[in-house]
Amino acid sequence: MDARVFQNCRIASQSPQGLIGNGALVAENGRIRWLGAAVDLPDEFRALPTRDLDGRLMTPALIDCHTHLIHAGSRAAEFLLRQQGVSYAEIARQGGGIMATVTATRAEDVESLVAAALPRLDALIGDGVALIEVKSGYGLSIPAEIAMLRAARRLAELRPVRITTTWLAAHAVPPEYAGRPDAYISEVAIAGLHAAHARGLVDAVDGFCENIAFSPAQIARLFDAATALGLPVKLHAEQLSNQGASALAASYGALSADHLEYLDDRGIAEMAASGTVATLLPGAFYTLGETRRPPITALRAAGVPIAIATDANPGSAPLYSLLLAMNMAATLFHLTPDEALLGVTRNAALALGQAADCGTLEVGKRADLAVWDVAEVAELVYRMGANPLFQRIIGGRE
Ligand code: DI6
Ligand code: FE
Repeated sequence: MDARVFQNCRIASQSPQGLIGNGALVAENGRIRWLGAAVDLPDEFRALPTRDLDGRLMTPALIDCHTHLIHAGSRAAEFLLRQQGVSYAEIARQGGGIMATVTATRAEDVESLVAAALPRLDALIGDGVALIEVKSGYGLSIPAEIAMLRAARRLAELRPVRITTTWLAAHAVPPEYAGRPDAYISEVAIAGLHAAHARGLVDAVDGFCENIAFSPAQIARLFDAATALGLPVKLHAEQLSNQGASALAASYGALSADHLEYLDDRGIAEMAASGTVATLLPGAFYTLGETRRPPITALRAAGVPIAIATDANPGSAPLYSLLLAMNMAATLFHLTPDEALLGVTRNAALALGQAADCGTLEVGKRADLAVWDVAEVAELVYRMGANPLFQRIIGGRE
C-alpha cells in the first residue's frame, strides 16, 4: 500500500467542502482517502509518512479541456496580416488559416508531430496541468487525422499526464473537397471516425460549426454517427457568428459548447437544460481582437457551468499557459478568481466527462494535486506570466 499525508496547507477543494484553512489530505494508492481540517485527521493516518507543505495553497491539478496541441508549422505570417487588418475569416477564405497548418501537419509523421508537441505539453505541465484534451483537425484526411491522434496517445506515454483525444476532422473543408462539404463529412469525417474509433483512438467528437466551416445540418450528420458509436460530442460554437450551434450541441447532450461569443438566449437555455458546459477560450478572443464577449452574466444566471481552456493552436490562440488563460478569463470576461479556478478544475472535468474521477478534491477521486506558492486563489489568477507552481502531485506521488 502506498499512502501518505499532505499537511499544513490551505486546500481549495473545489467541492462543496470549500476552502479548508489548515488542511490535511491523505492519498492512498493514487486516490484521495481523506481530507479535512488538520485537527480532525483521524488517528489511523497519523503514523503515515507526512509531507509538510508550509502553509501553501493546494488545488486539484489543473485540466485543459480544449487544445489543438498537435500541429506543425507556424502562422507568424498570418499574424502580420491580421495586424494589417485582414480578418481571421478572410485569411481562411483565401486558403490560409487552418489550411496553412493542415499543409504543414500533413507533411510530418507521428514521431515528428510528437516531437513538436512535447515542448508545448511541457509548458502546460509546468502550469500544474494533469489532464489535457487534444484534438485532431489539421490532417483532414483519414490517415493524417489518425496520425494526429496517434501522436496524442503517444504524448501520454512520454509524460506523467493524462490525455483525452477528440476527433475534429470536421474542422475545415480541404481543397480536394472544395464545394463538396457534404461529401467530406461522409467520406472523411464520418468514415474516418469509424476507422479511428475501431483503433481505440477517439474519446470524443468535435466540429467547427461556422459559416467558414460546417453547417448545423452537416454537424448533425457527424453527431448522429458519433452517438451511434456511443461517443460524446462537443462543438466549436458561436465563435464568429450565431449558427444555433450551441442549441444543436445541447440537443445531442454535448459535453461542452466552446467559444460562445455569439451565443444567444435560446442557446443558453438549451445548454442549461442538457447540462452542457460553456467552455470559454479567452486566448482566441484576445488574439483575434474580438470585442463581443460571451454572455457571462446570462450563463451564470442560467446555472451553466463555465470552463476555461487555452485552445492552444497555431492560429487563433497560440497560448500555451493555462494560468494565463485563467488571468485572461478574469480580466477580459470578468470571471471572479474563484470562477477562473473552477473553470480549470471542476468544470473542465465536467467538460471532459471525468467529473466522477477528478476536478475536485473529494474522497475517492484521483490524488492529482497542484501545490502553489501563494496564500489565496486570487493570487493565482491576477498575475500575468508568473508561475507560482511549487509542485504537481500525481496519484499522490510527488
Ligand atoms: N476555432 C479555433 O479557435 C481553432 N479552431 C477553431 O475552429 C483555431 C484553429 C486555427 O486557426 O488553426
Ligand atoms: Fe479550438
